[in-house]
Amino acid sequence: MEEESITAMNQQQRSHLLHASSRFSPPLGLKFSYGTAGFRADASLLESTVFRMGILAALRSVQTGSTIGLMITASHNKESDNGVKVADPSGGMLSQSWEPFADALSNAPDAQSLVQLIEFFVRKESISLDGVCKAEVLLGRDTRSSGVSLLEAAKEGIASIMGAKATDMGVVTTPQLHWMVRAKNKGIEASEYNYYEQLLTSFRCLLDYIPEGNKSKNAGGKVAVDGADGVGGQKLEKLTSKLNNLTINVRNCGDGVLNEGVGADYVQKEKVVPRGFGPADAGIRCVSLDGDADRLVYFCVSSNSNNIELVDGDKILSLFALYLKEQLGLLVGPQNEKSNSSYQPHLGVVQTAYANGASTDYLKKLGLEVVLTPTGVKYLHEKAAEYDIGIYFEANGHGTILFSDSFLSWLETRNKDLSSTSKGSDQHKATVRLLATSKLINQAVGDALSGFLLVEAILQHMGWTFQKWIELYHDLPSKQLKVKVADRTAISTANAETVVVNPVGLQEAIDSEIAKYSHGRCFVRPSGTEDVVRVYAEASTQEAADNLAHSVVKLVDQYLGASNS
Ligand code: 16G
Ligand code: MG
Repeated sequence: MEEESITAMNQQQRSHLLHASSRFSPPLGLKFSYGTAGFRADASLLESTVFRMGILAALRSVQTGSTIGLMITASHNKESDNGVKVADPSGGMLSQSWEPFADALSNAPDAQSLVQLIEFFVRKESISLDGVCKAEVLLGRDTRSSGVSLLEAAKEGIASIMGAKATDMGVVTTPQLHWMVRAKNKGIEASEYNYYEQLLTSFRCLLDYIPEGNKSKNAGGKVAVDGADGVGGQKLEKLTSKLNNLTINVRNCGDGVLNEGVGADYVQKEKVVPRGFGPADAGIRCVSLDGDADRLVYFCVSSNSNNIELVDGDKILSLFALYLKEQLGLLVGPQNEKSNSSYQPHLGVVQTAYANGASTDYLKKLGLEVVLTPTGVKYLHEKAAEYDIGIYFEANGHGTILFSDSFLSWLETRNKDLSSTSKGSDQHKATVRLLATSKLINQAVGDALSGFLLVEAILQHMGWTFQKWIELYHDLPSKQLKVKVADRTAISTANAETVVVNPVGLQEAIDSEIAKYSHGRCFVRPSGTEDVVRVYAEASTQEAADNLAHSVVKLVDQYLGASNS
């Protein structure tokens, strides 16, 4: 039997891999799972997982013939945690079809079984490892101190695939790394400098194209930004002096403990001011980024307490949707109405069941197509990519706007035509604004820095005060609770997590609770990141939302045999 002829890995590669892998053993008795956004755990447990993700990233690069990204971050988790995720050639999340391989790799008990697993996989995927493969992985990490040694483990994982090259991009935000991977694969220089240049140029372009009547209204002004004591604040500081009419005061840039009483996750969940903010900030726009700067929320501080008015991902999405609908209206006539243009770009909005019901109503009243997907960026992103312009946001502040390639090339042509036939017309201005928006907003993944600049540009474009944006619609009171259960996989859902399928009978029981409340809405789902079941409830008063959530927690207890709540 000529084994060598049917294997996709040569002998030299096999022994190299075996040798490298023997230095990285996984901790005993733990099961790792790639989850909704990569692996996350206490940093001390992650060395072998990160090493193995280095291998996976290199293999993905060989298979796709493109550059791949590997980011070391645990986002909004505590400083002592860390994590790792992989970016695909488009800059988006790793293909879901590779996730089972990621799980299997991280859990292989020893070097021998790891190499066997890889051999089996490369053969199945027809990946040829002949010792001269071409692969490149861009590496990034957030500000966590554990990232330094984990990055070395990733480099060793990449080097264990012969011919694979690791390029260290240093301390970057997660969206910067995704942006760089996308740029690199499009033949654009993938440097941090280029990222800032693209953001600044497109931001300035949007300001240049503000309608005359709105130019002096509420232009720019003061913004205070909470950097979560992570990487985002540090990166934003590099831009502040270049943003003409905005006075940006960045706080929590890394002197305090990462994500402790700060950051978008804290502000959105606790609905109180982050550290370093207080009544003196009343009236100004306040923004909070998360630990790796792929999420942002705005908030308005109360003048006499630590309470805030939250402007979450839903409201950011609504602002973007309104603006894009207006631009498309200028370009091709109102959406959903007969127009004289032969081409009607398809604008779609993607949310999850966590979107406040008031936002969904608002968007539908605007005449927009709104669809729900399960929680997790990869699901929203995939759906949004089906539109010419797909806007997606989770209430927690992660989201972006995707422009299809075909729409962008149509827009480029239209822009060229209009600039020679009717430069300065409303139509022409709309093409310029849409093209600039597509460059400002990160096409790979949600990005707090680019999202922030787009919000600021749109507020100036509209001539709106912060208050006017806040009052776009009023959120319905809501409550989120979590239930610790013996086995969260015992619960399964359908219809974008809005309906419980198993255990049988639970959905009917929830429905009869909901029926007791005006504007009642409630759903339960197993968390993708923690061993809990989450309960979300909404109703016309806070008390009613709280009561609905608590009674559904009891139902989950009853049906799932919870350990406590
Ligand atoms: C992850 C997801 C986020 C989601 C959250 C839900 C990414 C990059 N992040 O942080 O989108 O909202 O998980 O957590 O996909 P949960 O399943 O524990 O509720
Ligand atoms: Mg994050």
